[in-house]
Amino acid sequence: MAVKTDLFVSPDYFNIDELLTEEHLMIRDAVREYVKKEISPIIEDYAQRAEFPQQIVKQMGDLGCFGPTVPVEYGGGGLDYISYGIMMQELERGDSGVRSTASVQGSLVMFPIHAYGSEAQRNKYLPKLASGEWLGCFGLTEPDHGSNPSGMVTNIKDAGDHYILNGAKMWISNAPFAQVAVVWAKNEQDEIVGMILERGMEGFTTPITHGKWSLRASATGELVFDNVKVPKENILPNVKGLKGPLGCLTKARYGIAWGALGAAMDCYDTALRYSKERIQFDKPIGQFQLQQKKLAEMVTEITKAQLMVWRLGVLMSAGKATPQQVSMAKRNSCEIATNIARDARQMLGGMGITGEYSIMRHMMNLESVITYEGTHDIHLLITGMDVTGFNAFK
Ligand code: TGC
Ligand code: FAD
Repeated sequence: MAVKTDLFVSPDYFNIDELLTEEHLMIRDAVREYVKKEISPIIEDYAQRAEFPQQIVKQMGDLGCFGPTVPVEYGGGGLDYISYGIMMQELERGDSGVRSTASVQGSLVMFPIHAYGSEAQRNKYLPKLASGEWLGCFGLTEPDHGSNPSGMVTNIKDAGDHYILNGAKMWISNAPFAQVAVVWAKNEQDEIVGMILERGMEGFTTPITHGKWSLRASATGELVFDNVKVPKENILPNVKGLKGPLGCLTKARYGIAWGALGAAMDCYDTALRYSKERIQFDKPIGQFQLQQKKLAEMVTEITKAQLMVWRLGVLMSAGKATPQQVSMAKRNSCEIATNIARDARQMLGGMGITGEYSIMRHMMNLESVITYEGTHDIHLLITGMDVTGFNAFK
């Protein structure tokens, strides 16, 4: 397949750039440039082959995309949440799988080690994860416990100077290539605890998941624990209970709220350009009202979502955002992006189903994005519970 030229121009219908600082704009431009140069030319081929482009791990580490809000002393960026969000937007504008790799590394692996880990754990793992020397993964979901992680059966038993870990996790992003895994399991008191596993521990394997039609350029796998000896110093000492992993999910869901918007922007921008170039009935298809309706609705939804994630970023940086607000933004961005991808694909007619354009890949990727980190319906129920006070989960 020919090397792609990335012509992306971001929509900014309400001058939202004026809400961003010079630093935010610099970060955005740097990540956008990276995506144009290193991701767009290759990602379709990797997705078609269902292969993970391993080189992006070091590249994103060098660019500062891993753990941007983690303090500088541990190798992070020490940046605010808008900076983090805008990085995720730009990465997912390229491909949801690329953003996934960064979300998992930063929010699901570095965040818990920083927030819940010991000083020794922070010093050992964070700099190598930040630089991309090591790749991490996060194991919460199990074969029989997806939306209800509190029912997990993976468990540890005290064996003196170490624990013995048994069980399995599935659908784990980065698993087949990760050196480090943050894993959640129940102890003998039935409490959920977190721990850090390293590749090579006896009894710990990471079989790859084949046959995905979505996130094909991201590696997904299982984590299988067969009497794995986990040294006691590998337990995350500063958290117990489901709030540990859910706290990580709040950070990652925040990144997805920005990220899915990036995919939506790319679909809109591609469809807009196509509508000016494609001639049918002697006119550019953009002259037809039905096509204009699609584009007008896309840019309206993108603008509303841009304002929502920007405001959420301000609240996150001030430490004032609630997990429920994050759920609303994750759900909204995924919904609008999924709808925009579908409409944009139709606007490209037959060309829309090919790898010549990014839209079909985004559309398929977004089916995972709207499912992982809490499904669309789970986030709706979180909002429903927040506004009514009634729990409709159980
Ligand atoms: P519930 O009783 O509501 O809560 C248990 C404790 O957790 C606290 N909590 C939160 N804390 C921080 N952030 C959040 N978002 C929180 N939500 C709840 C809560 O206050 C409570 O604390 P405490 O002190 O009282 O113990 O728990 P529940 O068992 O009723 O479950 C609630 C539910 C369904 C909302 C939750 O379990 C859920 O969100 N389910 C969805 C599961 C999910 O999102 N899994 C994601 C797996 S990781 C993943 O998909 C990575 S993809 C990465 C990629 O490739 O980008
Ligand atoms: P289920 O929980 O079985 O849900 C099935 C359906 O039932 C859904 O529509 C759901 O909304 C609905 N449902 C469930 N409960 C209720 C209820 N109470 N009320 C109404 N409807 C309900 N997990 C990790 O731990 N780490 C990862 O890195 C990771 N990466 C992933 C990568 C990919 C590509 C995918 C697809 C998933 C990944 N996941 C990961 C797992 C992901 O978080 C789960 O798939 C997700 O949480 C849903 O769980 P489930 O698939 O078991 O669906």
